[in-house]
Amino acid sequence: MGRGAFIVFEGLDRAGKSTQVSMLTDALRERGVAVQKQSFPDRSTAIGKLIDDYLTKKVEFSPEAAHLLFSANRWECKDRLIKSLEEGTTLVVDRYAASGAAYAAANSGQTLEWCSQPDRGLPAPDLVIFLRVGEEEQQKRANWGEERFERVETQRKIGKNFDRLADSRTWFGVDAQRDKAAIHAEILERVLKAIHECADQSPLEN
Ligand code: DGP
Ligand code: NA
Ligand code: NA
Repeated sequence: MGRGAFIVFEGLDRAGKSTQVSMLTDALRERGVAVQKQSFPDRSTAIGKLIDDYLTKKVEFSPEAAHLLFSANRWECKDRLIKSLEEGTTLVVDRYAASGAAYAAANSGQTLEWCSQPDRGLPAPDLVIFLRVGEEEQQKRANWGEERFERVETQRKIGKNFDRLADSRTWFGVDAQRDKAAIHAEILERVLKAIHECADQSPLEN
């Protein structure tokens, strides 16, 4: 049996990732694909609770310390993610290591290279779906500006970092300012192709 595909959604805040993650997961399930949804940060774990307090500004950490917590939150899920993929389950993940590097570099002033280091050794995504949304559209969306990184200047820096991280082999950019159904249709087509390719592959490459 082949392995599942590791699909990651990335983008700035309010790009519509969680909506598209849910639409994709439902559509795959309807097609009989074994699929699991995962969101990072995973705020339900002990480390995730600290991250939630940090994002909602209840506690302060130095940028580097915060970065290592976000990375630890991915590391604590590593074995479970790998097990699912090896069992043939496709993972649809809302943010992953690229968010880690892009946000931490904007927040700390450390280089992208430095910020990428803590996540090295985690399983690599097969496909990164990058949702593009403009500044104006982003700010119009619900609850904008409440959490720690939701400021225009910060988002601009993060956007530039994502552009530098984009890897043409695995990244698929999507215009996320169209209607939800059109965005979903484009993503679904690309993801079905990735699932098909991964079904012929085993085991996981790092
Ligand atoms: P989300 O729940 O996906 O909207 O993420 C919450 C916020 O945390 C969002 O502003 C993006 C940011 N974030 C996600 N992952 C990381 C990370 O690994 N490092 C840092 N510094 N920020 C992150
Ligand atoms: Na957010
Ligand atoms: Na997330």
